[in-house]
Amino acid sequence: MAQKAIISGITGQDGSYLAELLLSKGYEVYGLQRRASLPNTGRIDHLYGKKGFNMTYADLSDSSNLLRVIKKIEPDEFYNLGAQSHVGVSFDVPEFTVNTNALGPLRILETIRNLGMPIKYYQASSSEMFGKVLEIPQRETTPFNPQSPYGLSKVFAFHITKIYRTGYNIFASNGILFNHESPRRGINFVTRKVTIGLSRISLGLQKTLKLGNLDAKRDWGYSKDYVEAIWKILQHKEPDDFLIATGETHSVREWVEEVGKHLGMSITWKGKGLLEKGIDQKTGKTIIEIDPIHFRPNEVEFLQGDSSKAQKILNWKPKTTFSGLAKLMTEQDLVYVKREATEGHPVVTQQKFQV
Ligand code: NAP
Ligand code: F7E
Repeated sequence: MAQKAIISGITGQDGSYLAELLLSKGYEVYGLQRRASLPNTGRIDHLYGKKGFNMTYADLSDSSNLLRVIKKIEPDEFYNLGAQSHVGVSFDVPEFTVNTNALGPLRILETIRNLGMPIKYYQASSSEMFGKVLEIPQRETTPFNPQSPYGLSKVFAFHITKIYRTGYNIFASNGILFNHESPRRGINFVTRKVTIGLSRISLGLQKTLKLGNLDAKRDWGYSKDYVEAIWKILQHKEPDDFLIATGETHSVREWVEEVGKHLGMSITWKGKGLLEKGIDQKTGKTIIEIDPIHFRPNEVEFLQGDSSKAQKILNWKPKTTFSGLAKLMTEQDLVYVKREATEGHPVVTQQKFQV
């Protein structure tokens, strides 16, 4: 009989790639979709009608519906990827963030406990838990020091997952994933904002791109590589916690320069602080400016992960380089933006994500 998996957050970046991966392995996939006033299924529209693909309405803030759905589907695996996942926005909507990201996992785990079903549970934990880092590089053993409501909500979820594992013998595992991106990344995360913005600038559709902290450093990987790790974490013989990262760190400034290179630009920097500007040497035009609206009340300045445990135990390793990631995201956004130029209206926000 086919394995059954529930995916919360299936309409998001990782959920859509994980759904494709599980379907390719012969799983029956049950996606949880929350109600939205406009369609939120652009990343998975191409999966409707595929063998084994099912969708149902559910929300991580609603325990009674989680109980009903889990009881009815009786899944073998539950991948909890649903979250308010934007760190900056978590300062604006802290209570919603904690309700979804911290109490959501508790509601699922409590349902699994009460039903007594042998369901394997995956928790989407995050490098944001390390916050202002206490060790370089960060490992599974590095203490957490979160700097945002988002980071703190994920620390709660991490620990409650461990508590239900040790206390109730539930197969519950954490994947501590560092930043991972793709052409399906939300458009208000910095990597995607830059690939879209610079693509538009290269075609003359936009003059400048306004960014926040250019000095923040991140360990950026590719979402498609990382969902392989997510699946492997639940296939391991026992529940455990694994850190997933590339081991390389780069600044936002370096990301801008790299994306620029793939668009034939040569970006150099002039000025300091709020007056700093990025200039394309080929045209002499200012294309990057700083807008403090993108600064956060607290910033995570530096992240770099050591994924040697996952590499050794799960036989997982990242396949996509920093430059390869910038290339594949930029090439795809250039296709969308070229359509904007010919069709005369925004395409990026209405795209159907199949890549
Ligand atoms: P994403 O694109 O923002 O997707 C988040 C998903 O959660 C969306 O499907 C969203 O639905 C859903 N969601 C939000 N609130 C919900 C609620 N109350 N009930 C049910 N579903 C809800 O995030 P992602 O990048 O794929 O990340 C997946 C998970 O990994 C998240 O938990 C994130 O916090 C975590 N994570 C991400 C990264 C990263 O770099 N991408 C790194 C570490 C951990 P809508 O489509 O309707 O908005
Ligand atoms: O910011 C800086 C910003 O929003 C990266 C989520 O998936 O990864 C993600 O969180 C850095 C930060 O991602 C802009 O201040 C500069 O230092 O792309 P981001 P994030 O905050 O690292 C973790 C692992 C998760 O778990 C989260 O769910 O870039 N930055 N200028 C900017 N950031 C944004 N968004 N926009 C700017 O204009």
